[in-house]
Amino acid sequence: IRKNMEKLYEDKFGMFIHWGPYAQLEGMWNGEKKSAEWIMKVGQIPVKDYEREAAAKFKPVNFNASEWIDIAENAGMRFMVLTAKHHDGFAMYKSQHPYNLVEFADFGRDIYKELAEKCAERDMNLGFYYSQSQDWHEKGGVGNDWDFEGVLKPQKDFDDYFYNKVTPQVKELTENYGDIFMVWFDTPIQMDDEKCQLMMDIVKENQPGALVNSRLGNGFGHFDVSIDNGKTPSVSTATWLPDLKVPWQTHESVTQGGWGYTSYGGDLDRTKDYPDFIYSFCRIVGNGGVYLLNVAPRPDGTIPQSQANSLRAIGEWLEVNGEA
Ligand code: FUL
Repeated sequence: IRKNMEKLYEDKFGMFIHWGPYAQLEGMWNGEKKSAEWIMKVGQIPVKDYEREAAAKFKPVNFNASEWIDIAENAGMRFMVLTAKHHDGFAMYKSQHPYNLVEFADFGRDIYKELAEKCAERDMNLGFYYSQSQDWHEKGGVGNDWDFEGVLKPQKDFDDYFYNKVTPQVKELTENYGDIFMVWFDTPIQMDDEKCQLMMDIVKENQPGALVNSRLGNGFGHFDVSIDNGKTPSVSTATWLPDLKVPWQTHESVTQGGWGYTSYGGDLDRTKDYPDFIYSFCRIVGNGGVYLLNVAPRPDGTIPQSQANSLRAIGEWLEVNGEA
């Protein structure tokens, strides 16, 4: 873990990838613009409808791990973090839980395995994002009773969901895909110390080098992340490895209005382009942080050219100015 923490501190720049069945809907429901990766909730789409219209139809036939890695490398990024399961509850890898890309969508390919194998070959570090609390697909997942006007109710079946879905899935992800550099948990709700510790223990046992972010909850994790799109650290770091420089991290998306692909903002957000991302990079890295820049692949698995171009421009700038 020390080696990886030092590496993170040196590498400073990674690719975040928000990709799942929500991309299939391209931000639209019933002819209306809704949201990107939050479309199931914002559009109040019933589970069965989301399963039928998004999950079952999601077949990213043009996914090519090497192309993604090329885009990351061209940008000067040194690691990649893919949404293995976002709040919609859909696993983007071959899980024992049937709601996954390989089986449910009858796609047959384990794209996370393909990515893991190519990353290993090309010396690109790989991590995964995992929504441990919110799961809009399961009865006990946080968010199901969430009336979107703002009241979040505790889930009484949360333990059942947590021990029977989250725990085995985090085991699978840390057991079956080779070296994992980073585990990026998100939106900790109803996470008590026992559950956080269990996650830390599983990750540590299977991936002694993996770095866990602070969105696991309750002060657990190895490094802090800021609020979404934050440019300065929200909390002080270095409680876990006090003798090391421990970076904090900020994440931001090249797309507009969310993190996943939409037909209207899923191309590059035209209000921001590479000069803004270079500015973010300088500001974050200059403050001892790590920059995780998000791309949003299309439903077919390709990263839109406009996003790739913006990333390439950052890489070109870094090549000239990166050592400064
Ligand atoms: C948030 C999530 O709710 C968003 O959908 C996204 O994943 C972002 C990075 O974290 O809190």
